[in-house]
Amino acid sequence: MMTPALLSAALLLLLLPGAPAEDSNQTPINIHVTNSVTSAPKQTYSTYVVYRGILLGAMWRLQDSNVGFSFTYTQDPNYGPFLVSVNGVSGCSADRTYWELLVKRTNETIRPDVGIGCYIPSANETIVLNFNKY
Ligand code: B12
Repeated sequence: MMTPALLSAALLLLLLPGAPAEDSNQTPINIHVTNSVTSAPKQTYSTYVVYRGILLGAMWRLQDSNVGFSFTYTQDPNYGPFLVSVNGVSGCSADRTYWELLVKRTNETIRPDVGIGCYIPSANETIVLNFNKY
């Protein structure tokens, strides 16, 4: 049998904030939009993926939240969604421009070997959508 003191302590623990991020099913990420071709100023956004959710889901969420982020993509039959435009700027094969996907972590920046439909961000990563040339 629990004493009243133990019972109140247990109840207090249940009500305390600070549950781990996994429990709230939201993994926070930042999205930076940069341009290596024109050097336009960087735009920064915050959003989240659900547990093990894909980057594309976070991008839809951001677009739907009307914070000035928009994007389009085409569907490749082999590799899935190919990011074509961000905030009205489109890649163009004649100019050899495209949207590159980079991921900034604490000590490194990587270039994932999958696209926006397959990449699963980790907590507090910064996703960089960088307009670039190939
Ligand atoms: C050339 C190339 C590119 C060029 C394509 C433009 C062009 N007009 O040539 C550019 C530089 C734009 C490119 C970009 C990227 N690429 Co690429 N690319 C290739 C490469 C070397 C050859 C593709 C090709 O020409 N095939 C021959 C033609 C005849 O077939 P195709 O079906 O018409 O080819 C098209 C698709 O491959 C498509 N494409 C190219 N890359 C990607 C990536 C994704 C995610 C999608 C959906 C489509 C796609 O563009 C090609 C031309 O239209 C392949 C590797 C290989 N050896 O196959 C990687 C490859 C397809 N790319 C890959 C990746 C990861 C990317 C990027 C996500 C890299 C990044 N982190 O930014 C980006 C795409 C970002 C975005 N905007 O969504 C991966 C895809 C793996 C996967 N399962 O998702 C591959 C397999 C290389 C690898 N790392 O293993 N790529």
